[in-house]
Amino acid sequence: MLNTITLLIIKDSKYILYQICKYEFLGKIKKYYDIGNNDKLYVYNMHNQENGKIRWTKDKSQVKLSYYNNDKDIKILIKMLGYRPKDNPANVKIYFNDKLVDNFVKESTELEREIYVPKEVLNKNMTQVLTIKTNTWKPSDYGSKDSRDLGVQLDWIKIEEVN
Ligand SMILES: [Ca+2]
Repeated sequence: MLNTITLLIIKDSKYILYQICKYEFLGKIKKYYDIGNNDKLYVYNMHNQENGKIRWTKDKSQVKLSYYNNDKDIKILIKMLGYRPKDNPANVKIYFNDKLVDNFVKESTELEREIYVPKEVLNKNMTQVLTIKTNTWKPSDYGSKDSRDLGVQLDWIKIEEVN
């Protein structure tokens, strides 16, 4: 198996790096979305990619997930980063297909959030829409030249099936 993977890396590095991710650390994970890296097909209304790694959200940003399995509830795992001023933490609301599924406060620390989504909330076509809403902050209000309205940074999203 390892030989096969190594061979394919020479042919097409991006595709095979993804395959290795699936084999080595995903376990029950059914889908992995790397935000900030070749993500244009599924992110909507976010700031530009940074360092091939993350994107800042806006006040309302979306990720379209290609997934449908009728039988099982799912967990959405989201890795978030990004500075927030002490006087303006992010009040984050997460919607799955327009249904509110999580609501929390994010400060400057990294956060890995696990969100339970019952199967009744899943769309019957292949597209599921994850919406992230938050209050934003402007670095230019704190001495920077950056006048963007920033929410939270997204690094990746995973879908895991629940038995
Ligand atoms: Ca990423």
